[in-house]
Amino acid sequence: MSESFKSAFVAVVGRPNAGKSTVINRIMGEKISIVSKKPQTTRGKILAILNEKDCQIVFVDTPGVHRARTKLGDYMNEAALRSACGVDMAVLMIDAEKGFGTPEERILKELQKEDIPVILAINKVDAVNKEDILPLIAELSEKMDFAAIVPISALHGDGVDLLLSEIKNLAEEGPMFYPEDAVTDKTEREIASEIIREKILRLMQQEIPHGTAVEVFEMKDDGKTLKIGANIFCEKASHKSIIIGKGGAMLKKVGTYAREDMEKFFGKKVYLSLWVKVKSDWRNDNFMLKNLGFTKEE
Ligand SMILES: Nc1nc2c(ncn2[C@@H]2O[C@H](COP(=O)(O)OP(=O)(O)OP(=O)(O)O)[C@@H](O)[C@H]2O)c(=O)[nH]1
Ligand SMILES: [Mg+2]
Repeated sequence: MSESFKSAFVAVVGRPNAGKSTVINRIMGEKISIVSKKPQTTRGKILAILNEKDCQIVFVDTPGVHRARTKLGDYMNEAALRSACGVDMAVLMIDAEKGFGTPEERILKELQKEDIPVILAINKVDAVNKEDILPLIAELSEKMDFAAIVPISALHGDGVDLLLSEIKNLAEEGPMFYPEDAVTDKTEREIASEIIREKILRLMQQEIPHGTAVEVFEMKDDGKTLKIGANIFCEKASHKSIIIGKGGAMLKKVGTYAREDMEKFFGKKVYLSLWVKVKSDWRNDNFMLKNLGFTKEE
């Protein structure tokens, strides 16, 4: 045991699509949190636990803060804004292409109530002109007294080591909160259902992915193989036929991609069966939301 073990809870907050889940996966070196091109990919907070010899950093991935139009949206915003309560520091992630706007104002107000150090990560610097980065840093540094400002590309990895070392610098001596082999607080069922939802987000367009929820109802492990059964809920019969696709082709694709990711994550062969069900307006249905695990914290 080293003499001074450090630990910290770190909330990663920002608008939808800023790259919060991407940077966490990159730091972890494995995929814990699903990522897609579409905003509102992450629906609830997810812990990613980085274990090193002399520290344990617990990242709290959060949903992007946005203008909510459904009860699910309200839940997501609340999960994001409340994630700053009780953490040791926050990483505010800005999308360099989008800059600082209403979502960031809202988040900053919440962070300032907490009196915790905030690291500003300016992401997607690969997607903007180099000359625009310095003025952006100057503009953003006026917003509050950030503990550090780090330009990064979560996608390509630039600056991510620096971000991690700033986090470690701010971490204080503390206990190991989770077993050293833990990588997330999510159950295997939750991970399996997130993987399926990611494929739907990636393969389907418009309102279909955002109106979809996945419930894993079966998970049986016989040691060698994992049998997983899941329901995909959607809002309309027309969506159901799109998700299933011609002759079942789309559902097959979702299943194949999901199974590949599951086999990687669980390290064994997976048999996956998927069913598609219509549940109109589940995003505003308290019973369904509760059933799917979207319950507000006390
Ligand atoms: N060009 C570029 N794209 C990036 C970078 N980081 C993330 N992205 C892309 O941005 C999109 C959103 O990434 P996510 O990690 O899902 O974003 P998020 O902030 O977790 O989004 P929500 O969960 O919806 O709040 C994906 O298509 C990523 O590949 C980056 O550094 N550069
Ligand atoms: Mg996310």
